Amino acid sequence: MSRIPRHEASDPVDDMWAALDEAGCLVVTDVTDTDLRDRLRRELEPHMPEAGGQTGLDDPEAFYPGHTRRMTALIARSEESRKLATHPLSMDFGARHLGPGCEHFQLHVTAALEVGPGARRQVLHREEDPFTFFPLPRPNLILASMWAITDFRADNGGTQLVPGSHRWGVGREAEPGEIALAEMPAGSVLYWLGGTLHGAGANTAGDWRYGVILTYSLGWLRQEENQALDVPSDLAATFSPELQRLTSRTMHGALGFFDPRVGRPVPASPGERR
Ligand SMILES: O=C(O)CCC(=O)C(=O)O
Repeated sequence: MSRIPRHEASDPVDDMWAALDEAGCLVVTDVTDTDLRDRLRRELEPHMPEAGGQTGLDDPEAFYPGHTRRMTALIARSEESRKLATHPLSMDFGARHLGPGCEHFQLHVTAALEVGPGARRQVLHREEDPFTFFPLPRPNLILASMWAITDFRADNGGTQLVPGSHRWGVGREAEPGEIALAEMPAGSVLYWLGGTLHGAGANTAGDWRYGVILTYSLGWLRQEENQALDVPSDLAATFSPELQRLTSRTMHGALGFFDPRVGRPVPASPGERR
């Protein structure tokens, strides 16, 4: 079975980047502490019951297997997810992988992903697959991160990855021996490149696997998750310039102009209820 490179958070970033660039995936351990993960779960818990996903019977054709839950719009819902979204390691890898292709990169998808007992493995795919217009191997379009809120194990849905597949051309399929499972303790983060084949693993255990996926794309691409609609304007106005850029509140060159007099929230006049 092929191997996912591993580093500790204290290792030199150049070494981590070299491993990620080479294998197309990387586990970094000891990145978040228990307090952050507990706060994040508390912030997201009230929204989980309305989460999308396939909690019931499995449709074998569905992209999301049964017994999984998926909740998006994390930036609006959780302050701790905003810290993860701007984590220095992600900003560094984003600058290296996406920086040469754009003025600034942006958030592409934010979601809490739970894989429950009985979930089958998800079909292998690439984050870049919606951009079918580019032939494989595609230019650098996307960087993905998966934050382990609980342990990720081979038996509870740890992410499957195919190291090296970010360099593959059309028609090459992964052999079973080329698939590796991301086993990592809670507090780790898994990175992979937009061209790397991956998918959630099967859960044959009794516990739910809980991860937060945050992906980034070139600042001029259409995002998979529409941040301008998923982050209310009055909340975005409180963000740092970095997070405003990531959530598409700023222009990319000549792209994305808007008239702030139209989208700006109107202050309520005294005595008026809105
Ligand atoms: O949950 C995982 O480990 C991977 C999820 C994924 O690839 C997806 O939802 O597209």
